Amino acid sequence: MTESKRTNGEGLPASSRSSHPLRGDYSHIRPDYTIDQDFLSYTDAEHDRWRRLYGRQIALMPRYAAPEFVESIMSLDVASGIPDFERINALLRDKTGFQIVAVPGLVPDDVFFDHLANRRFPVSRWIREESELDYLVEPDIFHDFFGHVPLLALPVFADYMVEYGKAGPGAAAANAVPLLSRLYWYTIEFGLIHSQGGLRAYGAGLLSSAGEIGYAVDSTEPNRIAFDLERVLATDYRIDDYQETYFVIDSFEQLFRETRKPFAPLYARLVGRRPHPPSATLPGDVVIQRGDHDCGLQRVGRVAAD
Ligand code: HBI
Ligand code: FE
Repeated sequence: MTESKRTNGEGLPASSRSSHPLRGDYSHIRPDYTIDQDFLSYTDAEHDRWRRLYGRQIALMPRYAAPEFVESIMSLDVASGIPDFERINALLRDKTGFQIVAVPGLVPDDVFFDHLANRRFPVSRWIREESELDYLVEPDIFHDFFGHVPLLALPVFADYMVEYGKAGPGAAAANAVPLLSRLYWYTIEFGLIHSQGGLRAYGAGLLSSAGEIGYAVDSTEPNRIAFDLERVLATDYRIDDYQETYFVIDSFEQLFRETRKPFAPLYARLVGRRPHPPSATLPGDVVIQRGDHDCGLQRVGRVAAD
């Protein structure tokens, strides 16, 4: 463990952190919260920071990332500096029709859903500071691009993102946005998949994190449970530490299929009920690995004292 604290910093949704002001510049946003990427205004120091972040992370990918991700990130050719969204959009257009749009940072839930439903993924324009290489409280371009964009080139995953966005208004009408956000969290941000070579990460919060990706795939501490839609919608998540539970899919096709079911009956059952704690394993679970629960405050305390 190289980090002094194992704070989770990757890809936290707006709904979970209203307590601090957003750092992006929202003064020039369009009505859909997009801005120009203004590619030419990135500094050499910022491109250099991207290269170092990229180099550290790409070295972990063959061991820990889903092979579909590895293949796609290589084809995007983004090792040498911050990517130009125009060039990337030309590549994505041919593969899945997805487009990326620059935003100052987190956008409101309804705006976010609308972008996804229309095959657009919002990518934060700014890159983290030198002092934040290991820990971030809001998604920056490294998390948003490195973590999220490669799988947008995979048709079944792109379709899943669109369906997720389309589910937004229904969730809002049912007061169930927090439940739908759990699905995003446990799949798009922190999902694991059974691949040819074993368990692999496909969630962006893992793919862009130097510390959590190995923990999620290899550690005996967290629970790993077979993906179940209702179980995920009913389960709280942690935003301040590595996850205590990861949900594992067998394939992206399974994920897509399982989330095509109507959500309204699930919302009707779950809204207003107390969620399962992030550390729980439950009677109906298909447990792939029961964590030894050596995590949380106790562990952080021990690391800090090391
Ligand atoms: N905005 N830019 C950005 N990126 C996100 O991942 C994001 C967001 N707004 C809301 C949000 N995520 C989540 O609350 C979604 O689950 C709705
Ligand atoms: Fe994210």
